[in-house]
Amino acid sequence: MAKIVNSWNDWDPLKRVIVGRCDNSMIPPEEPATSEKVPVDSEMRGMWGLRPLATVERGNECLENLVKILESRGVQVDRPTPLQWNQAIGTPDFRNDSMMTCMPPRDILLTVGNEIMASANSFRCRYFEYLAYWPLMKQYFDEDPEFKWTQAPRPRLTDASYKHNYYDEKISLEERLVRTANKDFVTTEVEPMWDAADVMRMGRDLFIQHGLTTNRTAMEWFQRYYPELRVHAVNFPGDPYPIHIDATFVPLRPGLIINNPVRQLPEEQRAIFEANDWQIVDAAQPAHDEPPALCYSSVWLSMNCLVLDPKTVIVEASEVYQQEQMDKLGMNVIPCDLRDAYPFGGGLHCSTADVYREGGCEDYFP
Ligand code: ABU
Repeated sequence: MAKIVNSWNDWDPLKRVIVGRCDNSMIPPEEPATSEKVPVDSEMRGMWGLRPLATVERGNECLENLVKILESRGVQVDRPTPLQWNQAIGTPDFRNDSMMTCMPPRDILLTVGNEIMASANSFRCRYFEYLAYWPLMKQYFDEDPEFKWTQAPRPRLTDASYKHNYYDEKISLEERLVRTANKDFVTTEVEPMWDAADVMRMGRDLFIQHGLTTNRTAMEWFQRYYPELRVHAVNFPGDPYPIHIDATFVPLRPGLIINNPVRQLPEEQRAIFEANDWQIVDAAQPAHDEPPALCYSSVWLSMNCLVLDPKTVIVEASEVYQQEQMDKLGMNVIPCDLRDAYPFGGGLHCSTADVYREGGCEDYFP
């Protein structure tokens, strides 16, 4: 039997990966966690329902394009099994009028060594999204005797999980930034809640963003679950909507990280990188002033790249400044047309989840 699952970071040579699918995607109804994520002036505010079929088809075309690039580079690609995401869901603790999508996988699946763990998302609409990946998990389980198939503790997501009235139509951008600086987010601390895309894996160290989708209790849970790893909480005060670390702080290879220039890592949190001779470089400006229509994410998906190995990176095709910068940083750049998949949850890193990268658990911060 083969070893199928292994990945300790985002840069070792990639051999097998999951790429999401846009089928049946919904704009979910607002709920305590998501209303905070949809900006007040967004065209998505107050909307919900199935996403238009033409956009779903175009999003899938972009993802197929990514699959072709990966396969041409010798990377094996697995795909999830979408559900009918428009179904209403319920648990003993809450009801929601629909689910969302199986994009992007990076929010749901966290690979640490030979383990893939389904996350504990704070969005009620994402509560059952893991089911789209269960057929793959079963396959890995059958084929790899060392694979650890794990589900993090399921949050209850009762009303006690959220700060009510946290969302306020009148709140200005400046006030949002004050909240970020004060680490005042929509979730409470009654249980661990986290999106896998808030976790940056670097061998023995996990750097986890505390923000709208991941709370402090999750970090405490991670440290107890992985006593052999070191868990670091990180914050990016320049981000008015802090969700997911992968359009903010993105490692390219050992010793080199690009940092979103408007979401700088605070001085005290940079110390561990600087003490270990890591270079933190400001990422290039995005090529676009606005995200595409009906997109939750920011223009900084420009830096949401997929590293294939320490010398090769896939960057979105229209992000010419980011490509130029990667080139100057010594990376071979592969452009990939993916912008029309952004509305389904993110860029190249978001749209994927690691299954197998070569390499082991190194200590980059001894
Ligand atoms: N899923 C990554 C989104 C981050 C951002 O909007 O900047």
